[in-house]
Amino acid sequence: MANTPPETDLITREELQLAARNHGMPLEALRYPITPVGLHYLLVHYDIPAVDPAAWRLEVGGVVEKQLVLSLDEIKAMPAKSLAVTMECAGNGRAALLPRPINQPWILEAVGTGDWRGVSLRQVLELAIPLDQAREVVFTGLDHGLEGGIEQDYQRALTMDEAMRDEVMLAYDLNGSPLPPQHGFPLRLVVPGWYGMASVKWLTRIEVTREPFVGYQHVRSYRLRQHVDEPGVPVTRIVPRSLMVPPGFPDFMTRKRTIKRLPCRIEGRAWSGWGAITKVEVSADGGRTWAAAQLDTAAQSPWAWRGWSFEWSPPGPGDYELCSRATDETGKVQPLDVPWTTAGYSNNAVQRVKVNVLTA
Ligand SMILES: Nc1nc2c(c(=O)[nH]1)N[C@H]1C(S)=C(S)[C@@H](COP(=O)(O)O)O[C@H]1N2
Ligand SMILES: [Mo]
Repeated sequence: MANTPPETDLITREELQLAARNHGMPLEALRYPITPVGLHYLLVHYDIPAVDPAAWRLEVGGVVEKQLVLSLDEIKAMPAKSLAVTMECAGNGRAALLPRPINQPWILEAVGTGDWRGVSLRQVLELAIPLDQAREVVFTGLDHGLEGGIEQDYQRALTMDEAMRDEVMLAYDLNGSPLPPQHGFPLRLVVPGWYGMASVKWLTRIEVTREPFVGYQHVRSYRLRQHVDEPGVPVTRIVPRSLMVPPGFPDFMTRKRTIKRLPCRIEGRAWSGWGAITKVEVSADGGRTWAAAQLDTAAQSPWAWRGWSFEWSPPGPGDYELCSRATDETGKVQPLDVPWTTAGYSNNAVQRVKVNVLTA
């Protein structure tokens, strides 16, 4: 971001404006395998566009044999599939960085799991028949704004190989109902395993191209950089993370937790866009020592978070710092700390929850 990082903890008015529009998932909603729609996190770069579903069309063009113009009814008449997908904003955890990058100030709540229904993207691309030179697929949303001084439609691209993966879908339903306006009505892309920015909402055009996409959301934004002048590394898949259902009860202002009854069952969910979760560990001493949690038998889909639980018997009353960390099948483990980056993407440092245990 162009803004200078703040030297203090104080949230700026601009961050507050963003935080009031783009809400997180209250972490107690980690209880539900599928996040109720109103509790799913929300991230809208510009404004939610107004869409008349009768007039709306999806255009498919570029280096294809057949240009397509599809109505919502035509898309809904195609063979459909449903898939539970955990989506997380790449900026989740950003507010923990110091200095804090000025952007949507997520703490840890920018996550949710939707039961998405729609058609496979591959099926639509195969109708259009991409030509041999086809290299990437660019997705354009109906929303429009200024970002980094550049006026733009929200756009992201996928390589042809990523776009043709089985699980990538064009979704029109969320949890059994049409997409609500804020989640991309009438049609959005869902790219399982990738951070949320790839899943373009309010889809209006799909363009098959022969050149790599160099739009703002690829080249300026969504890159890991230590310095603003570096080209940086593109942000792609979700690195592993585990979060706890907040144990005990909170203090209204500080959110500090109190636990009155023992033993205490700590539970949560873990996910990774790189592969299945194979291990979750819990620490009650701020990450010095770890013990294995019990993993639930199965996730709802290979692309959805996996539940876990841990029976905790603290040695006595007092203050503790609970942590959990996830490992996936590729061996990626959550770190205690991540290197600072200019925009604070993919900060998957372990969660720390301070609790006061009252019972002896
Ligand atoms: N058209 C469009 N698509 C978009 C966005 C947007 O602002 N405009 N935000 C992206 C980002 S950054 C995220 S994290 C996800 C959030 O999806 P959700 O609001 O349905 O949770 O949508 C992505 N798709
Ligand atoms: Mo995001």
